[in-house]
Amino acid sequence: MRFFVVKKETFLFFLAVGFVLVTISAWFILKAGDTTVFNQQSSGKTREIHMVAVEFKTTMKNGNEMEAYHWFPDTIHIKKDEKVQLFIDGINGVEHQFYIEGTKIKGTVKKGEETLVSLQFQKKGTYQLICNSHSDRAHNGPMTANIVVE
Ligand SMILES: [Cu+2]
Repeated sequence: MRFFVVKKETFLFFLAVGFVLVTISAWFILKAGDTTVFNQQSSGKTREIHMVAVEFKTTMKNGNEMEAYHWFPDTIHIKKDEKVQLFIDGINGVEHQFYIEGTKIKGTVKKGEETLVSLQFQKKGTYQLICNSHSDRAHNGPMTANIVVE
């Protein structure tokens, strides 16, 4: 009798494990489906990408402050000829005067404001989004992001 009870528990255990495996598989299958749909949508239409200008700050043991400005995310991937609207929110820092290397695009991201940059690259390559206000370590930079055109 005791042996039977253990066997039943074992069966229930494998049933539970099986259920968990099926659930995980289903989740991965659905997730993969989402990615495919997203890729299909991005061709033809204008895609929105959101970026923020942020600051990392700390007070060191001697009381001095250390700060560094960054674009986040610091790398974006777009396709050749793809139309992209890049929205940049100014979270930290009064202003960030920027330009995109190899293009005529330039502008300013101001604290509390959203800057819209329209992008469409005809040539593959990596283009740097460079902030002139925070150009090097002495100016709490370098504040650069990579726009990778594939
Ligand atoms: Cu900056």
